Amino acid sequence: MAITDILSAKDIESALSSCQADGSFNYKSFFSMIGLSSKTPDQIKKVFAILDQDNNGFIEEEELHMFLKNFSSSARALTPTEIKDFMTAGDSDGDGKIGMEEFQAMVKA
Ligand SMILES: [Ca+2]
Ligand SMILES: [Ca+2]
Repeated sequence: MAITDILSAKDIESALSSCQADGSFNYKSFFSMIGLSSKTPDQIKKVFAILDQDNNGFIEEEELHMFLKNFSSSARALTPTEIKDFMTAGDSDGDGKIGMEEFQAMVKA
């Protein structure tokens, strides 16, 4: 499954170009720009599965570090601050990782 089976390549391109500078990543505007917020729970689940690279059911800090690379291999890595903000926003039960339900809630927020 490629991410472009679910999301439009054009939307991904504009979302990536909006956060090229270190520190400019904002998960809310990114999810909105790639059109994820308007997808069905099942489609969001498929995107989650791509982001969860080791398939353990959670998105961890290392996976957030490489988050943008799931959308384009030439995209930059997220900075430690961006990772921390992303994790804090998504990890509502405080276990240090983002589960499927937390991700769904984040996307729909
Ligand atoms: Ca994982
Ligand atoms: Ca969590």
